[in-house]
Amino acid sequence: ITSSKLLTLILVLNEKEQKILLGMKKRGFGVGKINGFGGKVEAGETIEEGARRELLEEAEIEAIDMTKVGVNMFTFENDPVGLEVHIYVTKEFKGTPTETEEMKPEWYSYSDIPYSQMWADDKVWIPLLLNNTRFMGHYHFSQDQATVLYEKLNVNIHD
Ligand code: 6U4
Ligand code: NA
Ligand code: NA
Repeated sequence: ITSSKLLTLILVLNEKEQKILLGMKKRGFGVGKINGFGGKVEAGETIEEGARRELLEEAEIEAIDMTKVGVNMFTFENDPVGLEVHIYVTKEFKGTPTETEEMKPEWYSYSDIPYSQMWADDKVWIPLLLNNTRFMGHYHFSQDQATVLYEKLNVNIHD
């Protein structure tokens, strides 16, 4: 690995109803997968500002709270560029989740998360996130992005 791109991923939770907001990605990287909202951090913005912007762009909601809960590094077979993904949880927001050009948002019960339609790493760390456990992970994917060839996970990391 020689460098990494900086990205965000935001999971919106309704704790009272035990539901998580996910979106079907309609274009670009990870198209067809169900995932949290997020994308590349742009020049001149902080990571958290990037997370807020992506949530607004992709689901049309404005985060009231935004808490960093983990960082995942994703690398790929035969690719020197990794993805450093900073993961945030939002529990309160303004607006109504709305379908956009990039994502189709939908609420899922904590007990019915569609892991088979998500990135293979999600089943590892989403349960930690729902349990308020902070984490840092590295997942190395096969070239076709379907299989995790190697993973390393640290939990209870510090702020
Ligand atoms: P464009 O299309 O240029 O506007 P942008 O929205 O900036 O792109 P995008 O959508 O390519 O970025 O970002 C990829 C998103 O996918 C980020 O939120 C991070 C997320 N992601 C990448 N690999 C992932 C993985 N293995 N597991 C996961 N999310 C992943 O849960
Ligand atoms: Na995105
Ligand atoms: Na985006």
